[in-house]
Amino acid sequence: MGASALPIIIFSAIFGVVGIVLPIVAPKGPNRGWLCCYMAQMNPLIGPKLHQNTILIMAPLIIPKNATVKSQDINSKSQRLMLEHGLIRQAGNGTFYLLPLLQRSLQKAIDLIDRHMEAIGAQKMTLPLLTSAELWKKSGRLKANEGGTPTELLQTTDRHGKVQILGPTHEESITSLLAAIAPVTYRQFPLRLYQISTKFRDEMKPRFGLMRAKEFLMKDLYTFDVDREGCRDTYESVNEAYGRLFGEIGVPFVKVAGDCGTMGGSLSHEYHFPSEVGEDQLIRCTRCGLHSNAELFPAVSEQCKSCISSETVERQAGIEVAHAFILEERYTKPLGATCLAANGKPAPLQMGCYGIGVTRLLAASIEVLSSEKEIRWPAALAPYRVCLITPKAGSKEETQAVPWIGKLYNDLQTVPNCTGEVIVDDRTQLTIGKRLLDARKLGYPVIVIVGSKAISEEMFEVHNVTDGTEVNLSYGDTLTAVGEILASKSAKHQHSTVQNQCGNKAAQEVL
Ligand SMILES: *[C@@H]1O[C@H](CO)[C@@H](O)[C@H](O)[C@H]1NC(C)=O
Ligand SMILES: *[C@@H]1O[C@H](CO)[C@@H](O)[C@H](O)[C@H]1NC(C)=O
Ligand SMILES: *[C@@H]1O[C@H](CO)[C@@H](O)[C@H](O)[C@H]1NC(C)=O
Ligand SMILES: *[C@@H]1O[C@H](CO)[C@@H](O)[C@H](O)[C@H]1NC(C)=O
Ligand SMILES: CC(=O)N[C@H]1CO[C@H](CO)[C@@H](O)[C@@H]1O
Ligand SMILES: [Zn+2]
Repeated sequence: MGASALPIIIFSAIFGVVGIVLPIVAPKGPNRGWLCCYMAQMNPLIGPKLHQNTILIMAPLIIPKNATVKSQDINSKSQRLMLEHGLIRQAGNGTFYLLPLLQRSLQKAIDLIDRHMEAIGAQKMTLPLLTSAELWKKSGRLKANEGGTPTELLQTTDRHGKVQILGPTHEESITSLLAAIAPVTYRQFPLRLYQISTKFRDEMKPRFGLMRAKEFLMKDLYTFDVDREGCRDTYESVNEAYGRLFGEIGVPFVKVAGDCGTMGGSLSHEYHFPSEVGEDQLIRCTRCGLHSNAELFPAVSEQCKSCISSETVERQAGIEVAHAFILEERYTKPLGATCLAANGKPAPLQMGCYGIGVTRLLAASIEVLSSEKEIRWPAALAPYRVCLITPKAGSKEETQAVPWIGKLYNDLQTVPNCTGEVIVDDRTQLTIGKRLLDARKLGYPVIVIVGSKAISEEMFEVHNVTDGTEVNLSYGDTLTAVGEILASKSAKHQHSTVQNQCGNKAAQEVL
């Protein structure tokens, strides 16, 4: 036996054991199926295999077996679909396991955000998850005389009795870093620093799955400028980057004037995916274009603030996926983050902060695009963009199809938007029809079936999952069609610059 076989044997030994033990220890219930299925797929010796040389062909990772989830705690479509289709699993009240398929989508969201942040000169870093409560007292967000616990702030006390905050946001921490190196010469600014990390909120009532969880992934960007004008320029440039980012994702979104609330700044905008389950009420005046969060309106007012018309006000619910704030000196002054101005004197830095709820973005995309039964992804965030389905085991086309699968898989890697995006569903014990149903439920944007027609006529069945159409195409046309489907926008967004400008104006008037 060659030495090269050794790692495989060791790997198989470990996962073989887990594969036997898991079915025994896995919790009983509707989701039990996928756990065992997953482990079987991981084992190179016992997992189903296409043929001997298919190292490039990935097995589907997690397909739950009719995992119908019944629970009173499920109150949104996206939460139910994500549980039923093996994207997440609930761990506790407001906490979730993000399973491998969703992890791929999450990584895509992270890559997309990184790219758009880099484009505006933002640098990525990591702030500690634990922030000293002392810093929050200094900024005034944690009032010592209130005996500690403001709502929703998760706190922990270490063995030395020091109170630490597991924060939903990190203004104090980043500002304290800037203060520690102050004063820095004005020439070093603007400075744009961001992180993508786990944030915490001690929710009274976690709900809607990843949309309002106790623990969530968030991108938080903090910007520092030497004066208010620079701070405004930064605000514009980050908002433009957000517009490009959400435009690329392609889920319909609106930008509205927002409330500065607990952040204590002077200007704010929010980005929402309109949806019935959204917890924010948005108000739009069809006459002047003012678009804002209803929080900015007096409770009973049905009149537009800007043009004082009452017949033209529309209400709509939205899921907030991103937020932008100008904070000015709100944190830099109390925490002593200064720069050395051109006149040689220290001056407080002008700050802005800009969040994107990364895990919420995934759930909100599914919420908005999916049907009750089937997940739909924006192509930019789908875990895989193309699913290839192979003939059933024992069918007469089975062996003849194998070379076609390998060729198609490899050639698709060179199609734009396809590299690394193809998954082969080689669970050949299942019929093509059953696997097609699963692939549609999981919402891969393109499905290609290599069936009997591939052998007899060299024709392949290409499904555009977004519009539910299918065509039988020759090999060359199949490659072209896949590229075309992926290049087409799955949804037009409703965003317009007119609304933007009015939103800006409205915010300035209101605040
Ligand atoms: C899954 O479906 C099969 C056949 O439709 C059925 O026999 C089985 O009881 C179902 N399992 C669960 C956990 O619902
Ligand atoms: C989560 O906590 C809330 C509030 O205490 C409670 O109403 C709900 O039943 C809990 N859900 C679970 C799954 O434990
Ligand atoms: C494509 O071919 C398959 C297999 O013969 C057939 O079932 C299907 O109806 C065809 N689809 C179209 C759109 O012609
Ligand atoms: C696929 O469906 C989407 C949604 O209807 C559509 O916009 C797009 O043009 C289709 N792509 C192709 C290549 O037919
Ligand atoms: C959905 C997606 O990522 N589409 C991209 C496909 O490739 C073209 C050209 O590289 C891009 O412009 C699209 O954004
Ligand atoms: Zn108006």
